[in-house]
Amino acid sequence: MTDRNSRLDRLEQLGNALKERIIILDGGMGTMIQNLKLDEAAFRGDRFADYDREVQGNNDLLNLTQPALLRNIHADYLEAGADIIETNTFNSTQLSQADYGLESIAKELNVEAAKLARQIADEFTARNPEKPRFVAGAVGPTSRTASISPDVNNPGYRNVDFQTLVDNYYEAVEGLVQGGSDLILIETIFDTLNAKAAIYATQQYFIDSGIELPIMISGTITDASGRTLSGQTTEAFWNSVSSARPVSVGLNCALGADALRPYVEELANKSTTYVSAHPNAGLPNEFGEYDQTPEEMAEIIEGFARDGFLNIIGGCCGSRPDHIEAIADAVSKYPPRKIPDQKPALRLSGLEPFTGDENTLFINVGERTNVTGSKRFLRLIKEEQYEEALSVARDQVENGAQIIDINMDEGMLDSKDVMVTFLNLVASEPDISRVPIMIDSSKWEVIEAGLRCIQGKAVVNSISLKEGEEEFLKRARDCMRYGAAVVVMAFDEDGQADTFERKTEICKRSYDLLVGIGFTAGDIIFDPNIFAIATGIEEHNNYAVDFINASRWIRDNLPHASISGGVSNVSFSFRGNDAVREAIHSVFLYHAIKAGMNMGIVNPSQLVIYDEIDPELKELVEDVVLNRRDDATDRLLEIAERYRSKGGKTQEEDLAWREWPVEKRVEHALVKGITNYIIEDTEACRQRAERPIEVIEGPLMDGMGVVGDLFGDGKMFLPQVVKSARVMKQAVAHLIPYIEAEKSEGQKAKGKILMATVKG
Ligand code: THG
Repeated sequence: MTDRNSRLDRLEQLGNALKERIIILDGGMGTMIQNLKLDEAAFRGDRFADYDREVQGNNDLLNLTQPALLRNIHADYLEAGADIIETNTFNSTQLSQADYGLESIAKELNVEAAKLARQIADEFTARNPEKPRFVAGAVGPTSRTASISPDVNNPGYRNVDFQTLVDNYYEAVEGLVQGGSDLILIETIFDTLNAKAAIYATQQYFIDSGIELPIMISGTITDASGRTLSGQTTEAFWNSVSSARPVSVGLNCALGADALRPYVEELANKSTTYVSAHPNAGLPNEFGEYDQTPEEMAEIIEGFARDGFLNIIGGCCGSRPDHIEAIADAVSKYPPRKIPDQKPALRLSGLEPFTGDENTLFINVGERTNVTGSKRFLRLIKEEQYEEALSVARDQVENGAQIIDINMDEGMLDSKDVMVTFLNLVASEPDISRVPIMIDSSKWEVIEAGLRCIQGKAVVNSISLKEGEEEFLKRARDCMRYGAAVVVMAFDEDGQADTFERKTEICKRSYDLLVGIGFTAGDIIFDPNIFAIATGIEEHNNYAVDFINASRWIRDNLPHASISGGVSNVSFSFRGNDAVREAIHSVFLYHAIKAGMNMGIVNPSQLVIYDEIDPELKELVEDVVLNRRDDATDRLLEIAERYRSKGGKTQEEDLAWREWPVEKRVEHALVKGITNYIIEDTEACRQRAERPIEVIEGPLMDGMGVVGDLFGDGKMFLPQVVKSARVMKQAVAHLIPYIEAEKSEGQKAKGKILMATVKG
């Protein structure tokens, strides 16, 4: 039954069914197994009777040792009305099996689980061909998380890397497909970077095997913040995985249907593929048991169907065949969700979504985190002053950058290594990583290493036809697989385009090639090259005009693509004279944006307002930018010195909170995760307190109480709380010596401290 033809037939049937009705997925497997209360011997079966480690609780091992029990569970779900059953493979990866020393059987677990599910699904289909049944090969998240450090003191550290995850998932998917799965279900995603590795591995296996199955993607929201564990909102998550073109995207586990509802609704509104949900049967009680009844769960889910959110529905932890039966019955009256039309746009994400569409006038990309574009940033990176380097990124975001460009291309640096280090640190800073990242490098290996660190939907800066079509398309395909948009430079085999004709010709050729391989037009950003003007070389005088005209042509002829450029390049000949440079940028942007440019790499804190430029300066700058007179450069040079002293726009960190009472400062530092002043403030508290312990019991615990309340209310999410924990740890570390000293003075401390930190 698993030959190619019948698999293709089934996929066609599934496609048809999805158009006609809400498809039923099965319910919880783990909790069903738990209910069987199997003992160690049952888990071992004959094959592992003499195995030297405990295996009780390794549910996936039952695929080998108790297939008859699993068969019964699958059969009960099919009986209850499930169209799709999931393989019992949530932990069938080497990483997860390592907990039991059973890495060597990971592949076998997947093959056998899929065979088992295939067999029983086919039996049910044979009995009633009108209701074909399908097998989803389930891929769990593994026991590691790629975006979060397990060590609070070392935020750049990771205990798993992208390639290890890819290797794990590849083996699992290979087993699932070989065993006869119809779909691959990547589920319970708490970290989108893990999911990206799973998608990457799955697509690689499809390429290698020539078998391509639909992919279902299902994330999980673990707390009241409505975000994934690694901090992404629902829409940001969808943007990150959308280029995998999954047959469905959804949410499962963690929360019950009630609490999951707003997020399923968000996906239903935002995603352009089918939407799935398989929530838990409510929240567990204090014994870890689920007591939501089938009727209660079905009633909530009926609301989902009534409001048009659903294409695929099932259950997760705590749901049983009677839940699935009640749900199937409740949703049967309603038509499936219609996939909404969506206007093409540039859709990116950091922890939060970013959309650039026809209503977006201009997208600021922060330029300062660039070792070739900033002497200060270069020095900070060279000296490994990463805290300060991160503050450069943070300042960009605070000053209005909607994306940050990161460039580590400098001869003295190991660019790849430094890129990875910096991106991992950025990932631990929610106030930076809320925006999408643009990875800027002329070395593909640096870009690729960067893409392997980013859970959001990033922008690759850049690819071009410089090394020919084949290389161009290979890199474009890689961007799609990693889920990234792309900057395409107007550059081809003959070099960089510097005239209107060359710019437009190369952009058109690039566009057609990209669209030809299925690249989303909205994910293409053209950069028709901004070169320096007013250099004294006559050939350079028309560079800005050519860029502006090329922008207009691209806007009119290459639908949905964005147009960007490195704005500060245009004023290189006025280096050191920020006032004149800022005026040039402003005038340049004023005209380029009117022509269709909608994005630029800029210093967002230095953008002056066009109307506020001194009229005399503006006139002369306009002559230069628009190439209106032969003597434009000379005339601008003549007055430039007068403006130099006026300086550029300055920026100041908002330090108003430093004036607050010390308890409030401590609270602020804890909530915002600011470590800069915490020792100083803790010390101030200590000097005022009678005993050092009072600082912990007082202001520090009060501050953590606020953090706890905000987290409980969903107003903070885990990566932010991890930062608070870091601040707390530093404060406590400062107090410990004083507490120790007090003890040795013989004053016995009263009571005990119970301290909780966030780990992993
Ligand atoms: N297109 C694309 N990517 C790009 C560029 C482009 N990336 C790099 C660059 N060009 C855009 N970024 C910058 C960053 C800084 C400056 C110019 C462009 C700059 N820096 C000052 C200088 O060199 O005088 C700062 C000096 C300092 O602070 O040390 O001008 O065109 N796709």
